[in-house]
Amino acid sequence: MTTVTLSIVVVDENDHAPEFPVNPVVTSSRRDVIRPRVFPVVTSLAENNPVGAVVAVVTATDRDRGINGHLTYWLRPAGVTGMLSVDPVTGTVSAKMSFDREQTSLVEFDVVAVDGGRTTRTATTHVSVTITDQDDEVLMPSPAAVLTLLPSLSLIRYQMPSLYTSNL
Ligand SMILES: [Ca+2]
Ligand SMILES: [Ca+2]
Ligand SMILES: [Ca+2]
Repeated sequence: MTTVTLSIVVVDENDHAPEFPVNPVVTSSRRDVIRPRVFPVVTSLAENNPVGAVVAVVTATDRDRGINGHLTYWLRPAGVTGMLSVDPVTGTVSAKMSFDREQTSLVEFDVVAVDGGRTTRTATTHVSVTITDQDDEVLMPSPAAVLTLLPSLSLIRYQMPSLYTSNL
């Protein structure tokens, strides 16, 4: 009788996509369609922030082991990377500039998580950052206030010569 020993190596396939936290309360206009929705990340940042200020930490999970579950993060669209950056390992989104709410009041973008599988799988979540106001503007009179001031200003100017004349 011959004994054959077989070694079976179970190779982990990249069969799971990364997952961002999903909304447990499913909202759908059609009752029969029940699909979990990825939570949009809603956050805020006060204007005049220091460069490097942390805006959000956005992380996903992946049920695969090893490289198949190893996630890397990036931002989309590419245009947003002029304003913000994401740490590819931790998912920490930080500001690359000091925001001015009078110029930019809302920044919206996606964070994409991609795993390290040979055929990569991805997940996306939406982030919206409201830039909140600080009292950093010089007080200017409103156009209406300037209009009401004008008559009195011209009155002073035209009264001046007559004052001088009467003193002569
Ligand atoms: Ca995976
Ligand atoms: Ca400002
Ligand atoms: Ca302001």
